[in-house]
Amino acid sequence: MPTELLAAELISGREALSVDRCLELLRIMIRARVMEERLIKMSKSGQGHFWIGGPGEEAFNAALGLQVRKGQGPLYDYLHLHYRNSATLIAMGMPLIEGVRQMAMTATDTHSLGRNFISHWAKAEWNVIPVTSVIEVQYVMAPGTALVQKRAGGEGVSIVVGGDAGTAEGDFASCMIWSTRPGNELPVLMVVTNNSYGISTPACSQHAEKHIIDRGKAFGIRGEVVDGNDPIASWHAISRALQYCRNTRRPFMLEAHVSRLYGHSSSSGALRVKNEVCCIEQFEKKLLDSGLVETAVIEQLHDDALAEIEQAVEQVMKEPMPRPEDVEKYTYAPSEVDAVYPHDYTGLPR
Ligand SMILES: Cc1ncc(C[n+]2csc(CCOP(=O)(O)OP(=O)(O)O)c2C)c(N)n1
Repeated sequence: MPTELLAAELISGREALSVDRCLELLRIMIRARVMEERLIKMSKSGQGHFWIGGPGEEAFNAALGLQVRKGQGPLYDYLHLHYRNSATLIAMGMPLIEGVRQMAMTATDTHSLGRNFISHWAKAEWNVIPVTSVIEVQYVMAPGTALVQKRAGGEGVSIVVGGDAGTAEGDFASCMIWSTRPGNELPVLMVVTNNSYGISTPACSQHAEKHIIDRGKAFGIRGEVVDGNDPIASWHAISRALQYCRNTRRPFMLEAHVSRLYGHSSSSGALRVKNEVCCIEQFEKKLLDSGLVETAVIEQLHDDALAEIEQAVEQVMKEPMPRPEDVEKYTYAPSEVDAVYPHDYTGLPR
C-alpha cells in the first residue's frame, strides 16, 4: 500500500484515526471473529465442548488490547477480564492457536492446562488474572491490584471488564466503594460492555438508571458511554479513560454498547443473531466508502485469518490430552513432597 495512504485518516463523528491503525484494528477484529466462529463449530462437532465468547465485542476489545501496557508486575496494567474478551488478548499478541487449545482442552492449553472452559484466559506474564465463570468477582479483585499499583508508583492501571447484568452483583458496588475511599482513590478502569442482555433477561427490564455509568456519580467516579461497535470511537474513549487513570490515580467508568452476535453461549444454541449490528461489516463498509482501502485488502485479511485458524485446528488435534495425575497441578503451592520429587513444571509450554 502506498505510504501516502498510510498517513491518511478515517473520520468517525468528530474523531479520526490513521488508516494504518484502522487496518490493524480490523485485522485483529477479523482474526478474533474467525477464531470464535471456528470455536463454535468445534463445540458442535465434538472437537470441543461448551462455548462462550466475544463475537460482537471485537471493535471495543481490539481497541482496548492495543492500548494496554503489557507486562508483569505492578508497573504494568492488570487485566481482570470476562469471557467475551478474546479480541483484547489477540490484540495484545495472543496467537489464535491458544483459543483452539483451550476449546479442545488439550494439555498444551497454557491458560488452564485443558481444565477450564473456553475464554477463561489466564496469563501471568501479561498480568491477566484468571477469568472466572462466576460473574463479577473480577470487580472486587481489581481494587486489590490497583492498591498495589498505587503503592508501587508508576502509571499502571487495573482494568476490569464485565457485562451489564453482572453490575447487579454486590461486587460492582464493592469496586466503586474500594476505589473511591477519600485519600485512597485507586487507578481502576471499570469497563461495562453492555450487550443489553443477561442470558435471556433484557437489560431494559432491570436498569432504572439511564446509563450504568450513572451509578458512579454518587462516588464521584467520572464516566463515558461509547458506541462499542465503532472501533474509532472506542479507541479514543479508551485512550481518554486510561490517560485519566494513569495521571490522576483515580477510577473511571466506561460503558460500551456492543452486540451479542451468537447469543449467550452454546447453551442457548450459539446461532447467528441477524438483527444486531456487526462491527466488522460496519467498519469494512466505512473503510471501503472512504475510498482509502480496496476490497482486495479486506478479502486478504479474511483469507489469512481463515488459513491461520485451520492450521491451528489441524495442529491442536494432534496434541496430547491432560493426564489424570496432573489434575491438581499448579492448583496448590508446591508441597514438601513436590520439593523431594519435583513435578515437571517446565514440561508444558507456559
Ligand atoms: C455469580 C453468578 N451468578 C449467575 C451466573 C450465571 N450467569 C452466567 S453468565 C450470566 C449473565 C451475565 O450477563 P452480563 O453480565 O450482562 O454479561 P454477558 O454474558 O451478557 O456478556 C449469568 C447470570 C454466574 N455465572 N455467576
